[in-house]
Amino acid sequence: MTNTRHTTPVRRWAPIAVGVALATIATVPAAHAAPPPARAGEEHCLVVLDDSTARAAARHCAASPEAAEREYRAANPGAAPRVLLLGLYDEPNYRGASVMLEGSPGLCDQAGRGLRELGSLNNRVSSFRRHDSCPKVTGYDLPNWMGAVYGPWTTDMPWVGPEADNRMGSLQFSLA
Ligand SMILES: [Ca+2]
Repeated sequence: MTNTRHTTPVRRWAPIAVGVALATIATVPAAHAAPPPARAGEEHCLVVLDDSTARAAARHCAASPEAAEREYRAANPGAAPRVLLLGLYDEPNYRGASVMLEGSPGLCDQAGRGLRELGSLNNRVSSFRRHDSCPKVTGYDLPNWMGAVYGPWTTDMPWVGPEADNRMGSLQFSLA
């Protein structure tokens, strides 16, 4: 029967396939692991973007991202749906003080969206993660998208590199 001819090779190769699968899984958590617990003294801010002004419509800072989220919800019951746009971090590898930038769903196009001022992480961003549908991120040395341009980047950046590190003052993000 043809079934016999098919099952034999599958059995022979199954251990190798499992080995490859395990090796693949082992490399994934570095990129998708849960964020490390907040450390004492770190400030974690939730910033909700106002697309019409490219400024923070709301900013809540607390000792952890979860506490900042709770503060926002308490202050804005029934607020419009939000999506996470960018996670910005003071230290490499998505650590340290953070800004979770959120905004209304959609609205990403070639012109993109932006944040005129980085607030608590002005001149401090060392790593970032992208979320939602604006995959291309461009950094600027000064607020209001002025000065030297960094990037654009089209992947998450565990370190933004020596030129952009601790330099960025504003950001744009758009379709690639
Ligand atoms: Ca930094």
